[in-house]
Amino acid sequence: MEKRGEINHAVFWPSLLVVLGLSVPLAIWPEQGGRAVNAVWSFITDHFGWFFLLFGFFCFAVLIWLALGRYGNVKLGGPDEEPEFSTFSWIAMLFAAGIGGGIMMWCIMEPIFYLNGPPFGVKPGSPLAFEWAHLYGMFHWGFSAWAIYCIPTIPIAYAVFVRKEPTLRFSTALRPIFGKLVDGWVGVIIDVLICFGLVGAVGTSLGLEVPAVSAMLQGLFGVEDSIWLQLVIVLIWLCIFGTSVYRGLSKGIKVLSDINLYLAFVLIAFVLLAGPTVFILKMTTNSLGLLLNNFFRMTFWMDPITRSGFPEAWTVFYWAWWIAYAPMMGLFVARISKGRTIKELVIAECFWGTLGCWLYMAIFGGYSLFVEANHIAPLTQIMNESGQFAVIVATLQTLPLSKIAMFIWTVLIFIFLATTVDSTAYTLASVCTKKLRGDEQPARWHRVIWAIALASVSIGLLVVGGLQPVQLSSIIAALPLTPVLILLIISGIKMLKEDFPHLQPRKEAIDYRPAVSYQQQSVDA
Ligand code: NM2
Repeated sequence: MEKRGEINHAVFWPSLLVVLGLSVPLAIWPEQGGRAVNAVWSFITDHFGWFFLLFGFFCFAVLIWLALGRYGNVKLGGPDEEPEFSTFSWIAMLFAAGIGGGIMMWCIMEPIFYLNGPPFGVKPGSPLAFEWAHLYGMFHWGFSAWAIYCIPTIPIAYAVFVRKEPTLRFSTALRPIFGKLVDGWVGVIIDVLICFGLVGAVGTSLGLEVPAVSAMLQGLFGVEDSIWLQLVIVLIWLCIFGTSVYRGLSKGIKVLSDINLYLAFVLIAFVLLAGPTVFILKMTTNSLGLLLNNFFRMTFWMDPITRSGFPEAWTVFYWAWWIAYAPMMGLFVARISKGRTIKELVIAECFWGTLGCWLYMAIFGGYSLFVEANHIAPLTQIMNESGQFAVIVATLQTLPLSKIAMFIWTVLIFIFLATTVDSTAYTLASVCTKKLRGDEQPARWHRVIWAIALASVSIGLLVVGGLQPVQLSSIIAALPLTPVLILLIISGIKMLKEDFPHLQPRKEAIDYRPAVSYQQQSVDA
């Protein structure tokens, strides 16, 4: 009999070797690595960008259909099964797992990027560019993006809690399509792709967030921002998430994510109230209108004639980043969603998740645009001269009690990312373990190896430097994952169709005569 917790060599070694094989050369030959990265980045986004955009919309449409259609009230669990967690902590947990420190930095600097490189041929720095700059961040962290996160959860949770698959895996949720093959080579390929995706996703997160923290430490304490400081930050992060991964899904990380949510809320309320409240509210209202008017345009915009590069650099990249994290979210959220209905799940992710992100994008984004518009700090100039991370520092420095705000920001980005990387390393180790029931944990050393592998990828990306390598990390990972996600959606719908024949639309013609018959009344009566 197989020992429980035994490593699955067929998945573990190929995944680890591919990951190290790509990241170590980057760190050793950063120049050649940088050139190769640019070439691959352009090739993939140019040739497959449309595919990512279509996929994003596909997820959104399928979810609307699932939530509002006949399967909306289907329960992910037995008929009498009650949810395991309160609705509040359930939503808090899925939010903390899916949103890393990225939101802390993008909400401030993303609008400044768009302001200077606006979409749809708008003049940089113009009033219209300000409007788009405020909206686009909300779009990239909005319901279409959350739809990508939400979609894998449904088939996985359904397979485990309703069809009673013994293990919580991606591959077993594909059994309706591949049958027994999921226990063999098909399962192995899928699991390797998932590992690859997860590492790529975290590579983007660490590759972006480490230099942001390093710039902030320079702003706070005056320490010089260098690659060495960044390496020290990676090591500190590794210690934090390595320890929590080692100790398992303990209470510690739950307490941390609670503190995190409260702190995040305090900071954002502070910016709204201490900052230009009315301006932020006006910008947000305006963005809602702009979004309602242009949702489909933005969703499908490829800019094929002018070829400004905007869709590739932004929407394509963002969808890829969300896709790369989707397996982790699918597995993690499935695990905590027993007893919820499909509709509840879609509302939790696409509505509450979006709202959480929008608070940040709308309030902080509005604030940084206010700072730029009113010449409180020359953010565009700072971006051109000192890079995007300096924009974050400069924006926070304009707040009242700026040192405290900067300190809270740093603490938040640390915990936000730690909770995400922690669940990712955990998921990686689970995927690479042979037999694991939903309530069992993968081996400790195994979880720690993945934490170290994640850190090593980020070091490779940091040494090369720049935005493209970190974007590419997710883009490469997401490309092969997307067909797997499409299969997963098909498999989910197949399971629902098989198990709920009575919910299918009726074949026989509908009788449009009223069920009661009325007698003609005489007019004189
Ligand atoms: N997403 C939500 O580091 C992070 O913030 C992880 C990023 C995919 C854009 C999540």
